[in-house]
Amino acid sequence: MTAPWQARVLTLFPEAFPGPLGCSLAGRALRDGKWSLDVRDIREHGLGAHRSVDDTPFGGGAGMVLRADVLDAALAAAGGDLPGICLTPRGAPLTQERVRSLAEGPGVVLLCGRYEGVDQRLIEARGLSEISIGDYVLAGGELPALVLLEACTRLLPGVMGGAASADEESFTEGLLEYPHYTRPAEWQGRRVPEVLLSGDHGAIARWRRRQSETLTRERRPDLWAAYLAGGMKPPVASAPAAP
Ligand code: 9D3
Repeated sequence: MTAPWQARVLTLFPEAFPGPLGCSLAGRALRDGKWSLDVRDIREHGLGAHRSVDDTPFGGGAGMVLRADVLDAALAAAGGDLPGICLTPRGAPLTQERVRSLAEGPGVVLLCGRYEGVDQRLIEARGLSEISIGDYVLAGGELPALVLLEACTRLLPGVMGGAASADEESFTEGLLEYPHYTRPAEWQGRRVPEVLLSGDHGAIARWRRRQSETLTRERRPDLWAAYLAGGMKPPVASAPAAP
């Protein structure tokens, strides 16, 4: 087997890992050796009797900042052979494109921020890239690290069979997914759309694409604009305007 994809995580809360990644597909793949997870406690590199990892911000302001010297020692111990990423609310938004590119590489070293943030000199000196998972406030980088790892590991060869790549292609096509239905054909007076019971595969494909387009236009004008601009497959018919 080729060298498994490696994740190294630096955190003040090592007990947060593997967390939900121990379940289901990612967990099985981890046990099968398709990827590895090496979690290190930043506090092992803390200073003094209290193993201090943070200090007050120069210039004043609320909260504490993780020290560059402590984090540098933690990163040195983790090895410099993998791309280093700091999870921080001011990072570039995580996208499927970024996930794909990370999954294609040898692995990642993830630094989970806590408190107000990380001394900027450490990020520059170590050439870390900064990634956020979205515009909402969390308590630290641990859940974002788990999100990034789940997104990457499901793309590794043999983790999901063909499903991940097929799924990725459709996401990459830039539209939201059409709605899904299964038995019973009528439930609480609600019938499944008749076209799905018709056996007419052409009509079903057109209906699904039209649903995807309408949903994308209504819910995600950003994706819709990119879709229209991007020379994607032409719409089957123009999706109706939002009411
Ligand atoms: C007052 C400014 N806040 C930034 C929006 C301070 C702040 C809030 C939360 C600093 C750190 C945090 C902890 N969050 C993360 O470390 C984090 C995060 C997030 O909060 N949202 C989305 N993605 C991420 S990645 C890391």
